[in-house]
Amino acid sequence: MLGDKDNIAAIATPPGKGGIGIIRISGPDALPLAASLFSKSADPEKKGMKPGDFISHRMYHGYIRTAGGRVVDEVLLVCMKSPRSYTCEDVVEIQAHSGPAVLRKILELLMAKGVRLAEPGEFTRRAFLNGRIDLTRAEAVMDIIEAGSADASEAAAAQVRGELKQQIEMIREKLLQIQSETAAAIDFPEDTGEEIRTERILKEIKEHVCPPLETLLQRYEDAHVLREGLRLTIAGKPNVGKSSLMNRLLRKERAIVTPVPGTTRDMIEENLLIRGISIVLTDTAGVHDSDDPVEKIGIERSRERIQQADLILFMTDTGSPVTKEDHAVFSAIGSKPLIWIRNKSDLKNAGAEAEIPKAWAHLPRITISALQNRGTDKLRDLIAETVLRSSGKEKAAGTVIPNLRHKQALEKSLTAVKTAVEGMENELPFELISIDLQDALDFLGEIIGLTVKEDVLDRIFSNFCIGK
Ligand SMILES: Nc1nc2c(ncn2[C@@H]2O[C@H](COP(=O)(O)OP(=O)(O)OP(=O)(O)O)[C@@H](O)[C@H]2O)c(=O)[nH]1
Ligand SMILES: [Mg+2]
Repeated sequence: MLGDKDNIAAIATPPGKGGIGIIRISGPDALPLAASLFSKSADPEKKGMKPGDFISHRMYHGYIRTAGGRVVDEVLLVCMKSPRSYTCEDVVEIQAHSGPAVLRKILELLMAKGVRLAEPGEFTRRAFLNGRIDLTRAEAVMDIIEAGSADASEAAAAQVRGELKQQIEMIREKLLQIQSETAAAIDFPEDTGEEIRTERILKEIKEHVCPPLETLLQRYEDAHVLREGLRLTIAGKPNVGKSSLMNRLLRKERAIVTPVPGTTRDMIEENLLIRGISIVLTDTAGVHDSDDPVEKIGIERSRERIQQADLILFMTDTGSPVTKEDHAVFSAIGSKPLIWIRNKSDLKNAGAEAEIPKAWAHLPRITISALQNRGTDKLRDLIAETVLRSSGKEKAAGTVIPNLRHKQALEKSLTAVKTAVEGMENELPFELISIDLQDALDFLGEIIGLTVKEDVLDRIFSNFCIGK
C-alpha cells in the first residue's frame, strides 16, 4: 500500500482439503521472507536461497522448513517481482498440499517473522491503491468470484477488462470539455454571444452526457436478472401440476404433489441454473376463491409473488376445458411476460386446439407432461430464449453492468447534470452551472475511484474473501 509498507499474507484457496492450497505474500519483504523459509533441497545444509536468487515468474520446486530445520511441506513457489504482480508489490505464492494444518503452519511461520494476516480483499485493495486497477475493476474481481451464472461471469469479466471505466471516462471527458467552455464563458463573457454558447453547451449535454448516463442506469435495472437471478414463478389454479413441474425443473422431489387440490399452501422457492441463467424458481399455491383461512393467505402470497416475478409460467390443464378460474389467474398476471404451459398432455382428451381462448392465441405456449417428464427440456430452452431475447438489447450495446454503488453515483451525477441543464434554460449565471457540472464530474470520479473516501473503500473490500 502506498505509504503503508507492511507485509501481508493469507491462504488464498478455500478452506478444507484439496489438491493444492496456496499461500500468498505481498509486500516489500516478500522475497527475503520466501528465502528464509524455502530451500530447493530437503537437506537443510544444501541449496538455501538468497532473496536475489529468485527469478521473477519462475516456478521453484522445494521445501518449506521451520526455523529448526524441520520440513513442513514439499511445495512449488513462485515470486512475482514488483511491479509485475497482482498488487504491484513483490508477491510470493507458495503452492503447498492443501490441508488446513499444513497451510496454517506455513502462515504461522510467516507471522512469527512479523508478517500480518491480510484483511479481506487487501491484495486487491493494494492493486487499486498502487494504481494498477481502478475501482470498477477491483469490484469486478469480486463479482467474478461470486458469479453464479455464465452471463454474470461474462459481465464481470468485461468489467475487469476495464470497460465500465472506459465508458465512465468518456462521459467525464465530455463533461470536462463542457466545463472548460463554461469556464471560458465566465472568464471571457464577451467572446461569444451568451445565447450561442448556452445553446451549444445544452446540445452537448443533451446529446453526449445524458444518454450514456441513462443507458448505464437502464442497464442496471435490466441486469438484476444477472445479479439476483431471474425470478420465475409458476402460477395457475389448483391441481394443474405446478408442484410437479417445480420438481421436474429442479430434478428432485422438492414440493409435495398430491391429487388433492390446494396441496401447496405456502410458496416454495429454490435457486437453479437453466441453460447457464441463474433462476429463482417459485412454486405457488393454486389461485382460486377459497374460504380456508390458511389457503387464503397462501393465495394472497401467490398474487404478490406473481407481481414480483420477471417471468411467469402460467399453467393450465390441457386435459380439461379452460375455466373461469384459469381466466382469473390469467388476469392476475396482467401484463407480465409469461409462457403458457399446457400440462398433462398425456391425458386421453388432452390438447384440443379449439380450446385455446382467442385472447391467449398469441401467447408463447408449450404443451408438456410434468408427470411423464415430456416437454420439460423444450421448456428449459423456451425459458432461456425468452430471457435472452428480452435482455438482447443491452447485450448488443456491451456487457458491462453497473453495481448498486455505481448506480447510486450515476444517479447523483445525472441529477447534477439535469440541474445544470435547468439552470442554463433559466439563464442562471455560468458560475452556478459550473458548480453542478463539477458535482456531476465528482460523482463519476467516485465510480472509478478518483474521488472516493476511505470508508467507501472499507465497505467495498470488506465484502471480499481473505486472500484475494
Ligand atoms: N396425468 C397427469 N397428471 C399430472 C401431471 N402433472 C401433475 N399431475 C397430477 O396432478 C395432481 C396435482 O399435481 P400437483 O403438482 O400437486 O399440482 P399443483 O398445481 O401443485 O396443485 P396445488 O398445489 O394444489 O395448487 C397430482 O396428482 C399429479 O400427479 C401430468 O402431466 N399428467
Ligand atoms: Mg402444488
